[in-house]
Amino acid sequence: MNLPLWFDPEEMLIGGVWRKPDARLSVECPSDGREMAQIARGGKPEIDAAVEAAQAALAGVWGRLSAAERGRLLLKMSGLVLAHAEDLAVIEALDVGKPLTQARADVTALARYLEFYGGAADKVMGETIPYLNGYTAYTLREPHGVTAHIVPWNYPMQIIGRSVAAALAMGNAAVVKPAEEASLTALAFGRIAQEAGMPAGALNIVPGLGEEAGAALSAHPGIQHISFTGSVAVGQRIQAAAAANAVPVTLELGGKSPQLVFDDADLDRALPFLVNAGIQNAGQTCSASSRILVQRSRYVEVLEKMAARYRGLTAGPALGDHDLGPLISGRQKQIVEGYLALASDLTIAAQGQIAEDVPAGGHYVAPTLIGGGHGAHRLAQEEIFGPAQIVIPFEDEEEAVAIANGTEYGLVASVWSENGGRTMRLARRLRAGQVFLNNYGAGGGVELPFGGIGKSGHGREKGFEALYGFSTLKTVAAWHG
Ligand code: TXE
Repeated sequence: MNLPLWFDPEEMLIGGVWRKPDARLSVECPSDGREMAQIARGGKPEIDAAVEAAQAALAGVWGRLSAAERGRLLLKMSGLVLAHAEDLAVIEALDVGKPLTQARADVTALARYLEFYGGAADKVMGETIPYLNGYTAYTLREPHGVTAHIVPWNYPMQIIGRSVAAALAMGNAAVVKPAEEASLTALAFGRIAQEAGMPAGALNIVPGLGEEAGAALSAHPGIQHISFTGSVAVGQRIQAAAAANAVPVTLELGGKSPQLVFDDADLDRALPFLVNAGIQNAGQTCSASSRILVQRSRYVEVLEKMAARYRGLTAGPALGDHDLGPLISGRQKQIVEGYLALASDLTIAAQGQIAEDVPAGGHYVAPTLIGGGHGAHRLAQEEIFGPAQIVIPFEDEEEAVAIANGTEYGLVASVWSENGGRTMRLARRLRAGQVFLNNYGAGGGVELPFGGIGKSGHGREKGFEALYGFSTLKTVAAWHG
């Protein structure tokens, strides 16, 4: 396999300098199980150095740039991402195990995040406040300072793009800890930032293990904000670490997102969304739709039509022409297979194929559609994070809402119905950070604020909301008589 790397993957970016590590981690290619690269195993000393470098950047060149200058740097990065587009897509596809077409879409999204926040950097404003006579009062939006970004392996480019671009646009200095399973495009992002002329220390990238580099970063007293995307269990530890330093935290922790299909739904339009939202990135998506709730009168029809699509799906190596790739690791495959074993009291409505010639060491799971489900089943309650969806019948709006809202999560939901009043009503009643009506945006574009409630986390990424999250509000009241 030829990784189109134009940089040394073993190095870490600290204070504008690419440093060789003392220890290394092996990176496995999920498509064939072979080692595809080695990356740095950063730890506390490297995290300490990165936080110091970020502090120095804030006190130096980076801290003195105007908002427009920061924006221009991000716009330049956006152009460079597009200039490196195919290499980035191939690296991401191989590292994560996702089909090249999906990795290309991730590159486009990364460029767009940089474009959006580059353009927004100098458009974040405070307000003037009518106050006592003889006073002028106003607010200023200022950066937190050093922001920590702990990133998972499922969408490295997209997640780094959306959180780091917003943080830098606001004038923070960032320290990124990518996931040990997939760090390569994070390192490419660092190279692109340097190519664009990013001042030293404004962006630092330290790969390493969660319990080493990740824990050191989240507990560091020198950071002023943590942005984390990953599992609920680690998110809770991050929040506890943030509490110890009393710093704000944004948590994006996955979900059990439902799509509600009513008897008057336009099924031709809905079907591709229903299925794609479950199998995109082999289901390893925080906003995957793993529950399909269908009004009983059309339950059999929807199940059969989804099953027909499932039978045509194939999982295979990332660079092959397949609908989905392997899972990220043997561990993730084990978790997903454990969940699929729970379907023994339900019906496997259909399964896709695993391509015939897949390498033995790859972590492939056939996409699986499960019918006969009910809202309380573990498969309808817990995040599977694999290519599997459960279809659940409901009688009426009341029951649909009860099932949809009946998990600990609340990230995304969608409603399929031609009844406008019903869709608007349900948009209000569904417990989710994002609701899509007659579409499923799976996180949506950069313009749409994204994040969860309940165990899906808190805080919002994307849109202007992210800029507010990456800034602190200062109130100034001046007496002038
Ligand atoms: O996530 P972790 P894992 C869910 C999904 C999946 C499960 C486990 O259900 O099956 O989580 O995946 C860093 N202090 N999601 O184990 O461990 C780690 O190095 C600080 C949902 O891969 O949460 C990585 O950079 N950091 C999800 C990041 O946390 C720590 C995406 C995420 O890894 C740490 C991924 C620690 N103690 C998994 N331990 C989504 N919301 O999209 C680990 N990390």
